[in-house]
Amino acid sequence: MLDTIPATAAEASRHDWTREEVEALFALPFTELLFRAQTVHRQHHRANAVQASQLCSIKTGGCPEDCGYCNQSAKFKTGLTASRLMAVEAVVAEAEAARASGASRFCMGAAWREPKDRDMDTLTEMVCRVKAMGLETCMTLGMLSDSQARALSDAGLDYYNHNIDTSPEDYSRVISTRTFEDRIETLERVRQSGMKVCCGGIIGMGEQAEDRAGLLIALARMTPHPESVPINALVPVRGTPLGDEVLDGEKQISGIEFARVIAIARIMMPASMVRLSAGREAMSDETQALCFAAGANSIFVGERLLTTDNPGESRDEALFRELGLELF
Ligand code: SAM
Ligand code: DTB
Ligand code: SF4
Repeated sequence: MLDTIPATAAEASRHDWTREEVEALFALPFTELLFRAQTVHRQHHRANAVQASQLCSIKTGGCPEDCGYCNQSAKFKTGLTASRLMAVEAVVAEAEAARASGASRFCMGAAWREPKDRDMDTLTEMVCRVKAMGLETCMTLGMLSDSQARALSDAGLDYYNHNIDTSPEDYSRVISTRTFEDRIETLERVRQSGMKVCCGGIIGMGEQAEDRAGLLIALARMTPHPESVPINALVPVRGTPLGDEVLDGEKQISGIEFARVIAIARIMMPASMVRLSAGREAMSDETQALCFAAGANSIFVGERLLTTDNPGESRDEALFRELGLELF
């Protein structure tokens, strides 16, 4: 069976991964899997360089969607205070601070099902101003219409983040207010508009092992692969249905299982940037090191993600110095 598993980067543009192949990757001995992922990684990327993105929550909370992991949904009582869309100047000030602390990309996130057309001028101005500072730009605003995707692309937005979160089969367990197909439609609009796609998922929210395989297969089926693939570890927040399940039960997954997902994402999408995204705050340095060895080559920097804590500059500086990794 092992002979059928591709071991090299000759597979860079494959979109036809079968479930059997992916399950065979999940069944590999951990060190064998890590070796394969690291081999692929070095054929496509600088071995010891990790890209740094900084998040900014430009509109927090009060979201009408019911994503079971998210403390920004208006449907769950999590104690989060909702706020209105930030002013352009305030966003620019945050971007300046992010650039000063070494981020190369600024990712603006809004707790919306979709943007309102009346907000588009403000959003495109944010893109122009942040881009003019020499930062790469990314936004995540929910579903987009064709004209909204075109407007953001015309303003110079480099990346649009829109996660599929889990496998198609598991989607309705996690979210009931939209479908997996809604997600794919927006991703197609983003691709059509010429922006780069940032799309990934969340691990550790009570999904089955086959859903982790299904998530990666769905991502790798996208043609071309998403340029950026965020793999989030669930940040369990009290009051969210999936956060409560994890906090009350034994659904937490091990760092080794998480690194396995990173390694398989790296093998299946060799040229993509694979981001070790949410969840680093609760991870040991050793688990993070395993994820970098497995081929993760991007992180979120700064003290906060959107609403929850992130390691911050001093812990990251110490970790990167210890590992001999360069942030760019
Ligand atoms: N509302 C927009 C949307 O859903 O596309 C953009 C913001 S939403 C917070 C962006 C992504 O953050 C989600 O798709 C999900 O993958 C991730 N996310 C949200 N809450 C999380 C949590 N508690 N732990 C890990 N990832 C989370
Ligand atoms: C992504 O995949 N993860 C980021 C970003 N894209 C928008 C968001 C993580 C959010 C974690 C929970 C919070 O801080 O609110
Ligand atoms: Fe709203 Fe996005 Fe949170 Fe879902 S993930 S509740 S769409 S902010």
